[in-house]
Amino acid sequence: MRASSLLLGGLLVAMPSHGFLIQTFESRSGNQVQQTWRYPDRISFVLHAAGSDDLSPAQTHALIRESFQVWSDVTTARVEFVDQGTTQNSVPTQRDRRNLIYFDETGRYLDAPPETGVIAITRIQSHFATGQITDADIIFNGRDFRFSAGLFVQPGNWINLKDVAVHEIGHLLGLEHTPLDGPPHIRPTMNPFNHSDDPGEAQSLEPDDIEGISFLYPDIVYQASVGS
Ligand SMILES: [Ca+2]
Ligand SMILES: [Ca+2]
Ligand SMILES: [Zn+2]
Repeated sequence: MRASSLLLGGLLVAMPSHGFLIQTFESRSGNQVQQTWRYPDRISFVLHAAGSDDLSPAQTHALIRESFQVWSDVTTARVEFVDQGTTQNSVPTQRDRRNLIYFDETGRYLDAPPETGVIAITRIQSHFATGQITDADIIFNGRDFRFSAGLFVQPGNWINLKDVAVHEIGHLLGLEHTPLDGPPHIRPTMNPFNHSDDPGEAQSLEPDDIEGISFLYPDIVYQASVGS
């Protein structure tokens, strides 16, 4: 079943069946190393208590939790998160082994000059030889952007929070931008975020995203049921 659908895809459209890319780096020995979580079924995250100053803390936290769940809902991937609640004092750092979700309203931690268009950054720390991820913080640019819960288009620099959060959590998991493109409603979430799409277009995963995460963290049961 699997082989024939791949073959059909190749014959009919003559393009790769997937476009997803995984995050890699070159180790000191010159090898390409893939960034992954050693225990993808217990990746923890902690929410900065203040949330976004454009939303209530409760609204912010609910949207972030929903965004994590979009990825853990993928049945073919072994990805589960451990919700560590909120923190008042933690700030983004690669050294605390806490995966913090933070809204930077002043630009102090973003390390990006104003108006650069960066909506959010996911900073990943991984072991230099194994690629095993030890810390991943997501920092939203609350200085230059305003985050909303709504699905209606608002003038100015408003961004639907869940659209960006689902994309950034894809980076946190080890996925890079996919080159696969298409109309907004079917474009992979791991395509570079497109500011002009309607709010809500990037909240769901597309086949390429699901294939990517299932490749990185295959679910053993699923693997056994489809063979290889
Ligand atoms: Ca951290
Ligand atoms: Ca803000
Ligand atoms: Zn991105």
